[in-house]
Amino acid sequence: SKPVDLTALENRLENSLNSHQQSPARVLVVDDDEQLATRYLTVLSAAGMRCEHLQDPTLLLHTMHRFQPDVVLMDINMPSVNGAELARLIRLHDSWLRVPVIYLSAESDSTRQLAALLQAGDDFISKPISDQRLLTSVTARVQRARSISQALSRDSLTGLLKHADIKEQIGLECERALRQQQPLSLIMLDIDHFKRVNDTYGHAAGDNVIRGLANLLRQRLRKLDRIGRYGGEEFVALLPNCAANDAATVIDDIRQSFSQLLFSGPEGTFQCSFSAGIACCAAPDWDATELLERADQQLYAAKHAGRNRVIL
Ligand code: GH3
Ligand code: MG
Ligand code: MG
Ligand code: MG
Repeated sequence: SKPVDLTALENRLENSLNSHQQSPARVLVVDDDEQLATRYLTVLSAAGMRCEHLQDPTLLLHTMHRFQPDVVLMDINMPSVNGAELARLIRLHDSWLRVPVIYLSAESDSTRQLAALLQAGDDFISKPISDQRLLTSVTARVQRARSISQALSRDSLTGLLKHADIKEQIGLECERALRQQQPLSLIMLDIDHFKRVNDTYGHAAGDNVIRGLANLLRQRLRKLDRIGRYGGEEFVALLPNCAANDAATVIDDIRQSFSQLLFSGPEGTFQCSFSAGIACCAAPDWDATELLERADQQLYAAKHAGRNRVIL
């Protein structure tokens, strides 16, 4: 029989991963050499990456903020500025700590190479650099950075997104919803009388309830929905391209299922419920803060109206 073509298999796997789960890698190229930058952009774009060439180094932070690169390719010797200094600037920002910086430089003095690495930056590749080396380095760095980001942004009890990361997602999805003129629903939910659960059945049983609700949300919501543990027993679900009414139907079904789950503690079995508030990013000028505030108000109303209900 024919030997298995592992490379083809791997390529297919990679293609399917790229097309279904991962958005294209975003690469920011900082280099004063126009011709060289164009070459990098051509090679990386051909591999499906999204690239931008920074012409004016004074716009670095602005561009980082707007473009949100997964990786920065940084020249060192540029007429107006030193690339290592720029890399250090990037590192000063918490939100870019995880963004790898790869120096691509003709700098041959190894002392200066090491100094640049010490200052900031994760790798040093000497020019001239082959297309294959460029592509491989960028791909590997982006994948590693994304895996690390994913692992770090997960809450350890539930595996859901942590507070800061779901908040970031809300901001990004809000912008996208407005850009694409599509609805975006945000659900905020909070377990009812949870203090009582802890007091009666113990903290471990309480943890089980939190995990149970997280699993139910994961099972029932769509793959593109984002779910975060917003606080102790408070969750946020973000439903892109979903109108408020549909979000209400979905979460009310989940509410009914949850209220029927039986949990067990040392004192015996017990049931729980949650309350939820929904807001929808429909008006053209809504932002993440307003969406959160509105959902929180509706959640408060649901609590006030007697709990175990969804208010739109
Ligand atoms: P309400 O219906 O008004 O929400 O009442 P509540 O008792 O749920 O009130 P509140 O939301 O203020 O209480 C949250 C409680 O959740 C307080 C805290 O002890 C508990 N909690 C927060 N995080 C955790 C956790 O990770 N595990 C457990 N077991 N309990 C937690
Ligand atoms: Mg240069
Ligand atoms: Mg509560
Ligand atoms: Mg609470």
